[in-house]
Amino acid sequence: MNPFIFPKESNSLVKKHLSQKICQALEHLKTDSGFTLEKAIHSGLKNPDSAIGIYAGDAQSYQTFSPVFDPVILEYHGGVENLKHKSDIRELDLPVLDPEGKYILSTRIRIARNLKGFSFPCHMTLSHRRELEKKIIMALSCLKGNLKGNYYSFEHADKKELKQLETKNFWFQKGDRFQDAAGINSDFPKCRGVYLSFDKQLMVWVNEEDHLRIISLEKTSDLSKVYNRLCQAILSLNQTLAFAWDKTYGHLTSCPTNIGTSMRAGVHIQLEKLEQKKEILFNITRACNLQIRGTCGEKTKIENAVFDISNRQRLGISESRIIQNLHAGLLAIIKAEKSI
Ligand code: DAR
Repeated sequence: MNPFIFPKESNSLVKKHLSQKICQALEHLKTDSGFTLEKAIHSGLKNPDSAIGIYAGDAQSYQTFSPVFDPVILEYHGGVENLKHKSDIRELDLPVLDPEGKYILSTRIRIARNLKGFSFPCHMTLSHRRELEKKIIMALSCLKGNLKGNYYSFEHADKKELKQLETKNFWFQKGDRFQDAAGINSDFPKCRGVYLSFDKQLMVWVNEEDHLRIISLEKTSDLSKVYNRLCQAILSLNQTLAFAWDKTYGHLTSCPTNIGTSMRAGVHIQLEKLEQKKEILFNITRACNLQIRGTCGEKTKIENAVFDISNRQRLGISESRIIQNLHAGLLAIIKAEKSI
């Protein structure tokens, strides 16, 4: 008898791949930090509309519970058998996509990182979070040049300052119900905060869904410039921080959808004509392996014909290849918009 009963209406990948046999093999196992299968799938048990339904509590989760993580990863990321993920973070010099700013409103590239040797956000004590935050703040203080900025602790910063960050969307809210059920929100807002460069084009979220979300953003279509800023930030942080890495799965993250590069690179692009001919847009994004989200991100609607278009593949592809593919795909989309 499977001790974990998923909601009957659930279609999550974890429900699909956690057979009774695998459940019996895994249910009594724990990682060195004490993370269990039950904790890993708690979000999927509680949220029938989970697409994935499982989170990792530490790097070891991906080995200890591999009988369920592996098929979920294989199905979600597709075609990555016999994988050895390779990272390639090097600066690029691509033509500006939309120099007149007729279509692209903004460009945003983020990567996630978790520190080696620490449990992941869904499985951290308050003292672990505090130790981690201190370590990250130290590393952020070493950022130089145009990356220099300030850290704003949600717990201690001036409330007026935090309000300003919120109005300008330079912050993050408490995680959604999926993250809440996983334990990612425990002790919120303690040990959470945002680093913001003085030019407001580099943001680092601390202790959100992962230990770090490093985000480069600007209201232009200069994909190379946004990507190169991110490269500089990652390479600088790499001088002082060691990240959880696996030779097969690359960078390890709380959610298995983000492993590999953990990169989501995208633009907000206004496509008034293609909005009326969505089939054309869908064909291009499918062919270029791009993903369309709503104007305000995951699971939101399209407003004023503004689409959030980003890379689909995160695993089995390098960071630089993602950027080059995105650039080519967006050129094709702008060409199609102009031709209608
Ligand atoms: N909502 C969870 C996770 C989906 C992927 N998105 C992330 N990781 N933000 C689900 O299982 O649907």
